[in-house]
Parts: sequence; C-alpha cells; structure tokens
Amino acid sequence: MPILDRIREPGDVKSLNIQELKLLAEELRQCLIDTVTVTGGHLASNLGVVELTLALFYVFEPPYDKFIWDVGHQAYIHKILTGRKDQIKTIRSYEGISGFPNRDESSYDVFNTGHASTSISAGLGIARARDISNEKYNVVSIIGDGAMTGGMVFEALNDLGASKTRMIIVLNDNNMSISPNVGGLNRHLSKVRLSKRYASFKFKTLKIINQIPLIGKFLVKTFNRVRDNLKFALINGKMFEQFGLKYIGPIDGHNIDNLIEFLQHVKESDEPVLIHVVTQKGKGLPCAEKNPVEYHGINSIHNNSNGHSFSKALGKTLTKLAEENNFVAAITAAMAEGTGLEIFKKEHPDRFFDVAICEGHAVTMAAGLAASGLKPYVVIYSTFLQRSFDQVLHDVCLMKLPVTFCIDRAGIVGADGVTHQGIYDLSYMSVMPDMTITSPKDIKELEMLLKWSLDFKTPLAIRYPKDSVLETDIHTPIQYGKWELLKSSDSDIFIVAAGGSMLKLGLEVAEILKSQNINLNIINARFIKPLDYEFLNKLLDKSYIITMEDNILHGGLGASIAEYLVSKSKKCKIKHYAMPEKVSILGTIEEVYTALGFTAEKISKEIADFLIK
Ligand SMILES: Cc1ncc(C[n+]2csc(CCOP(=O)(O)OP(=O)(O)O)c2C)c(N)n1
Repeated sequence: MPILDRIREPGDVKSLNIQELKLLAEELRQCLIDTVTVTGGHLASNLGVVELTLALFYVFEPPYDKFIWDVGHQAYIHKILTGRKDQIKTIRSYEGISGFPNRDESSYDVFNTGHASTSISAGLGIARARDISNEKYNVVSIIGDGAMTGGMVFEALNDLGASKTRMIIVLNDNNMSISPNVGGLNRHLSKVRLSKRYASFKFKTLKIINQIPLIGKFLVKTFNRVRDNLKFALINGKMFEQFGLKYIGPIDGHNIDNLIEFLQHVKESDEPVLIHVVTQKGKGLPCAEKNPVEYHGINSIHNNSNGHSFSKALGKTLTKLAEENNFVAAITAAMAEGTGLEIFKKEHPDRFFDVAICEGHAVTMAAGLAASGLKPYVVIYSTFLQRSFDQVLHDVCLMKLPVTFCIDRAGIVGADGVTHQGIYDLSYMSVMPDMTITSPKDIKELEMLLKWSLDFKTPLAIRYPKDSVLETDIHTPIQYGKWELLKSSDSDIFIVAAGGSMLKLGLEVAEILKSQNINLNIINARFIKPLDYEFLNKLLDKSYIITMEDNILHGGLGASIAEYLVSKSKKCKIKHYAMPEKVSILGTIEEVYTALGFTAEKISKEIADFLIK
C-alpha cells in the first residue's frame, strides 16, 4: 500500500520514520507530475518544496500552528496532505479546488495568497493577534527568493525585527523567480548559498553537545554566542540579523532529516527567526530541473489558448519600435516570459529592465526614465498593476509623464482564478488624471496602437487579454478619442463593446437577433478614456445602448458612458454587461464566461426583452 494512502490527516506524517518520509516524498513527486501535467499549474515550484512541506508537517501542528505560503503557487503538497488528495486532480479546473491557498477551502489555508511578497506582513499580523490573545501557536511564513525581492517584504522585516515578535520565516531559496532571479538581494543570497557546510556542521555539533547531561544546555548557549561571532566571519548572512532577526542556514532543502532537526530547533526560538533553505526548482523531474522557467507554470492538456498571443505581438512590435527609435525602453517586474519581452531583452539589453517582483518600483522608475526624455513602456499583467496605484497616480499622472502601460491579461484569466482576474484595471486607471485608456480589438490593432503611441506625450494605457479571439478585416486608422464602427445598420440600437472577446460576443448576438429582424450597430470602443463624445452627443433619446466589457461595471466603460449621457440629459435606454465585483469561478476562460452568463444565446434573449420594454 502506498504510504500516501496511509495519510488520512496531516498528523499522520508524524508517525512515519525518516525512510518512510523519503519514500513518501517520492510518491508525492509522482502524484504531482501525474496531476499537474494534466491540469496544468505550477509544477517546478511544487516539486522543489516536497521535503520542505513534509518536514513542516512533521514538526509543526497545523491548523493550530499557522502556515502562510507566499504567492501560494507552491502549496499543492500542503493541499494533498490536508485532506485534498482526492480533489487534487481538479486543481484549477471548473468546480475544482484553487491553485492557491484559499480559506474557503480548508482551515489549514490560513491566509489567501496569489500575489507575491505578502506572507511576512500577514504572518506578523497573525503573530501579533496571537500574542494579544495569549495564545501560543507558531506562525510560519514560507517565502521564495523571488517573492523576497518585493518591497513589502522589507517593510515587514523592518517592523518585525524592531518588534521582536515571535515568528518563523522559511526562505525557500531556489535561485529562481519565474526567470532566474535578479538583483542585489539575489547576489547576496548566492554568496550565502555557497556556505552550505557551515549550517550542518554547526547543528550536528550542537546536537552532540545538547546530549551532554547537566552542562549540555549551558554549552549550547555558549556555543550560540561563539557561533554568532563566528558567523560574521564565516558567512555573509548578516543582512537579516541586522534587521533584528535570527538567521539560520543555509540548509539543504532536500535533506529531510536535517530539515526536521533545524525546524525543531527554530520552533523553540522565542524571537523572530529566518531559516534559509536551499532547494532545487523542478527537483526529481529531469526536464524541469534543466528548464525550470518552462516548467514554472505549465498549461493544462485542455489548454484553451488559441495561439494568437497579444503578448508575443507586443514583444515583437516593441522590439521593432526600439530598433527604429533609440528612446524606447521596456520594463517588466519579473515577467519577461509571460509578457513577451524576452525578445526585447535579447535585442536591446541596454534598454530592457527587469526590476524583480516590484511593480511599484517599476512604475516610478519608468516615470524617472520618462522625466529624462525616454519613452518607457511598462509591460505588466492587469492584476499586478494593482500594486502600483499610487505610483501611477503620484509619479506618472500628476506630472503628466509619457509612460505607456501595456496591460496584459486584462479580463478573465481562467485557471489562476480570483486573485489574478484582470477585471479592475479600467476602474482604477480611469480615475487617474490625464490618463488615456485604449483597448485594441485584435493583434493588428495592438500593433497600430503601439506605433501610434510613439508620438503620444502623456500617460497612456493599452489593455489586452492573453489571446486574440476576434477575426475581422476592419482596421480603420487610430484617431485620438474615436471609436470604430464594426457593423452598421439603420437602427438606433448600439452595442458598444471594449476588447476582442466582447466584440466577438456582440457580433454573435447581432447575428442571432438579425434572424429575428432586429438589426444592431456594433461599435469598437477602442478608446475608453476619453470616450467618443462626438458619437455620444449624436445619440437620440430614442436610442438603445448596450455596453459590454470584461471589467467590473463601476468605473468601467458602461458606467462612464452612463455618467456622460446623464450629464448631457440624454434619455436613451442603456443596458450594461460587465463583470461582477469578484470572479471566483475556476476553469478555462470560456467556462468562466459561460458560468457568468456571457453567452450569445442568453444575451440575445435579454436584449430582445430589453428592446420590448
Ligand atoms: C505581485 C506579483 N507579481 C508577480 C507575480 C507572478 N509570479 C508568480 S510566482 C513568481 C515567481 C516567484 O518566485 P519565488 O518566490 O522564488 O518562487 P518559486 O516559484 O521560485 O518557488 C512570480 C513573479 C505574482 N504572483 N505576484
């Protein structure tokens, strides 16, 4: 009987001996490979933390002790061990379990994650609440070296080190973000990583001394003092100590007995401690070990991507524009692959900046470039730009600087779920003073907008989803603040939609309604801020407007149109299709839209009813 079948609850891990734990690690790896190659997901990151997760469950008492997984993309083993073994086959799929920790799913998921660098702040809050209520549980934040580069981490370390609150940080250092990790912190960790032997030597010695009756404990204390002095000479791990944390490591993250011993040791600590664990991303699967970037996140075998990627087109077009214009620069926050910027990095390394997982810094740094005459393009996922609200406002818009935001993965994202939906950017970008917001309907229009953006002198956003789904030959020249007529009729009924998915849906709706003798006009709202006021001014009171967008209603296209029409005392009837405030449905993008009621059949019926009323 596989050992995994004997694990009915997390505490069962504690009854295993080291040999059995090692066998269980192998079984878990196989389970991950079998599952994730079908469902898609973060394979390499999870393969790297098998022993670490087992050791945590061996030493601690969850859910009494609290584990907070940073980003949370590496919590699959945690899920398997906490009663979700049978559901793991459904991870990231429609009606399945989430690919990230989720409090609604399990009491073992203490804090929802998805965006990087939150675990130390959240952990400190939980630890402080524990102390206020005189509880004794342990708080363990597990964070990767990539997530460690985010600014919030340093804000949290600064606070934690000063307050001396008891908590444990496990730094899971695999020298990789999605791409190889970058920056000064990474260089520092690389130096520390080289001193592996020190940590084991110290600990083995400690163990032996500790076993000496009576004087053992005293000797351990003396040893610790000596060790503290020695460490400054021997290794370079003092950065964390200077923040006020105790630093232990580096430790081999695949040596489970050693890991257990170290974790037992830090569990006893009455001050904040950072334990530095070195792991290999993709461990146990040769192709993933060799190519962790490709295996960071893999596609489901039911992958619904149509291969027409906006990101690829963005990378190519921007690279070409940079060839012709030496003032063009590109910025990514650790997402060069996903955003299509790899080619730019290769061709123009001097004007390419990967700033690590630091979206706020990315935006203000771009503002600095723009203030000094360059034309920066911040290429960023919609969901991660949320991190930079104030930087966009304070550092770009108030100075009216010509930074262009290329907002990738706008709209519904599918399997990554609620934390990654790109359904808020129209709302938070529309409040920015002097911001122009555009939304190309297809790849050709993205290319046109990028070329057009070169001479644009104020803040600009171009938002697009992952895949291009619309097929049309209509491509009228870009004119500031002007919409495009995609389908005309002599009726007073207008679908005004932003982006390819919505326009495609609008065209399908128009087809269905045509068979019922209802003719519609379809408008491509390629400018969302400003709206096409000339068009709106011409609308008659008897007109019907149906707005469609893959953003929430509040602050989006539909609400902006309604607001304008009211301000002009127009009486036309208006109906909105927009995303709800929160979309937790998992699955392919199509499955999510269908579950939300965004189907041509349903919408055409509703529009027909709307026209009768
Ligand atoms: C704020 C934010 N920006 C970007 C991402 C995208 N992202 C997900 S995982 C990851 C790399 C994380 O690296 P690390 O913490 O070292 O974890 P590893 O996968 O290497 O174990 C990135 C950039 C994110 N989740 N959150």
